[in-house]
Amino acid sequence: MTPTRKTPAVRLSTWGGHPELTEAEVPDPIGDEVLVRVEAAGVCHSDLHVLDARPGTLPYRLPFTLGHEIAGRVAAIGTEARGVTIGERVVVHGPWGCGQCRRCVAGQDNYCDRRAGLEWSGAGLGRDGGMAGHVLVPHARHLVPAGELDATQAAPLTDAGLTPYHAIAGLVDELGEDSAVAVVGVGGLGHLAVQLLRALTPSRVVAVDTREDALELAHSCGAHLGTLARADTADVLRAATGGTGFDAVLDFVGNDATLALGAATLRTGGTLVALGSGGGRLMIGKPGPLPQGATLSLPFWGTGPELHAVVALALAGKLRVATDVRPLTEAVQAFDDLRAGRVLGRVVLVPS
Ligand code: FEH
Ligand code: ZN
Ligand code: ZN
Repeated sequence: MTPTRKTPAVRLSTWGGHPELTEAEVPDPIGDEVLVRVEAAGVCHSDLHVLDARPGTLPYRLPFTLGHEIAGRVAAIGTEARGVTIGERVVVHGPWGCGQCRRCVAGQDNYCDRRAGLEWSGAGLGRDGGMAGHVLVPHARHLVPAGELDATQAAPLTDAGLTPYHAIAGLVDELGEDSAVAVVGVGGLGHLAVQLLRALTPSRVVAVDTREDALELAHSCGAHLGTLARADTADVLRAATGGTGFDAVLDFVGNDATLALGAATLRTGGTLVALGSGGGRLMIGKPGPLPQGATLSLPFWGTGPELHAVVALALAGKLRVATDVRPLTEAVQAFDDLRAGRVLGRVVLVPS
């Protein structure tokens, strides 16, 4: 009987409770499974939504280990697993679907057709995730080679990079030489959105945030203009587009004010992309706050093939994550800092 190996883990055991730094067993992979030794795990606002969820609002079974933004090395391989080698640097495509539907087979687990019947959304989201020393991945198809990327740079690509990439990929055909895009909220996802827009489109990029340091980060990421969110922001933004409005507004906050700002500054025929889960509401109607011809998009995370593209951009030096690297043992403080707005860029936790 092999002794049970333990790994440090940040786990949620009661709804509305605090995450606990505890230990979990290190499982042995069977069949298609792959065990990854975690080297870095990003901290996301969605983790806060999970921590704050009231009982019955998420289909997840407790307890589970948090962390859906993961990089590490392959540590062990199930007998049926193919395409990975021990010691290989990898990142984890975090949305895990049913694995059988047409979407999952195409690597689009973020849009699994059977999502409603699953008791999880992915790693750290109802299944044990990467805020731990090891994470068990159901299938090698969820692993993307990370090349020589440092794990603290690679982990945030799997969500903070992949989510804006997925949103922008759907817009590139609309964004020509004279286009302008607003990035509202320059946090973990927003600062990478600025870099992705500059790398993938000719657009003029305008950043909006409530913090001066976030606007400085946006500028360092290539934003052409940054403006503080104030009462006159809509006028400032429309003026920044010469009066026509933005071809796209990427709202990484998603509260009432930012959704209204996006609608008010959108060009006719423009796209409002609601990425932030700030609980905001926007009335849709004719007439209504959105301009004629507007498209409203509610993208969720991204696909496996897109994660390959994001890693390739990072390896090509087109993406640089502003990281705040901390030991895994400081996870609870990291959640508190994120909630209090004391984080710039992305907190990345590193197991000892
Ligand atoms: C994960 C789980 C649920 C909602 C949103 C998210 C995002 O962080 C993924 O990009
Ligand atoms: Zn996330
Ligand atoms: Zn599926």
